[in-house]
Amino acid sequence: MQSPFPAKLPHEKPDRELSASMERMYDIWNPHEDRGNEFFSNFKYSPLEGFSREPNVSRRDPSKVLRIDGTYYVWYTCRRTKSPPVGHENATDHIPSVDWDLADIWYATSEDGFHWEEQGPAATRPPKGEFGWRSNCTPDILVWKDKYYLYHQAYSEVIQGGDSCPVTIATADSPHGPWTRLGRPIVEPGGPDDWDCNCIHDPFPLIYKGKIHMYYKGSPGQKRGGANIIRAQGVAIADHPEGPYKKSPLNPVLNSGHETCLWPYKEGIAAIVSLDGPEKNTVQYAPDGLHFEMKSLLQVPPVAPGPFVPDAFADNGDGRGITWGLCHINPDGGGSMSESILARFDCDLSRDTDRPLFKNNNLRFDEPTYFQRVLKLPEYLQKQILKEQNDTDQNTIGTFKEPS
Ligand code: AAL
Repeated sequence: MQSPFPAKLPHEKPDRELSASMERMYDIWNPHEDRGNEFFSNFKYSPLEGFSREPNVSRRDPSKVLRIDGTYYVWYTCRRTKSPPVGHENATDHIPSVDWDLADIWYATSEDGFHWEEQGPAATRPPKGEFGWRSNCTPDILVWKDKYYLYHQAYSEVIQGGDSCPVTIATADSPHGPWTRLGRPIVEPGGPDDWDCNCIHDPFPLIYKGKIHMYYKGSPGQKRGGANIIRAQGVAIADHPEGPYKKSPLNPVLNSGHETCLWPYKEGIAAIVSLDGPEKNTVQYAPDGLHFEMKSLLQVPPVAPGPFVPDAFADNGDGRGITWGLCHINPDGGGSMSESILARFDCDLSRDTDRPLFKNNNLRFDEPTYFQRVLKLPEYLQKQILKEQNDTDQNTIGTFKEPS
């Protein structure tokens, strides 16, 4: 009979019979748990100064943050309409269908990442009828050979349920623009039966192994549900920002995740995978940028994170990690019709910081959080549950005398 498992966790896998769970402690996780896991962090959020709160002005899906000559820059979807989203059946050329419809890409600067100055439009839409006239949104930024490339989703029709769109770029010699639209897609949805046949969302360009690696979210859109994948992430690789881009034959390289958030880490690429899919709320790592493994489980990761990634374009095989970035929050709890605001997140997923606060877990929430819209059991469902449990709940076996 082996002795009880020791209180002081052996650093190496002990030579004893282990449960499946303790096998995983050594094979997947690590004996220092989250405290010693370089890929674990919790997240703390801060409101931002400098973005006015006005009706029907929505800001969301921030890009990576750049720091140029001591100033931070961020680009984001900005919708400024006279009315809120109404769904695609009632949308017009001036009334949006969803929160990111009839949007342009704006940008802002900051000296500290908390106080921002909105600079105005960056890449704006072309006249009606041209490629991308309906909406430009969900930007990300690449600096390549001293030029700036603003990747973004481009819609040429009212945004409908499938949210179908390609990705394009605009180019500038300065982060302040002026931006020149390419005027055509650089990465398009796949063939009719491909996993990314409906959309190419959330472009996220990094420079890795001498090439542009544009990670993105794809989905089969209307084919959702049933046996179809819902959303997943792939990578398209090119030698030049204008393409041609070659989608990896291994795509999807991440089986989950609603938006893309990746950074160079050591010789590979790390990712925050949030919101959707069986591997939601994880940090994952691929030593080759393609074969991702789960490295930690997260609580409340940022939505649509745009991390500050100082070495996003360094391609030096020594990625250092991230400590903060911007994300978006829906004040009313979320949905495609909800307005969005930008916020800051801080974390410790860096090889160069040691902030124990971010390695704590066991996060608990206050009463209003449990009973706010998204988490509270809706009345209609409570009624249904009360009816069902009367029909289905049995007495606990053994608590009463069997009828003779
Ligand atoms: C975001 C992103 C893409 C989608 C929509 C706007 O979270 O995934 O940009 O198209 O939602």
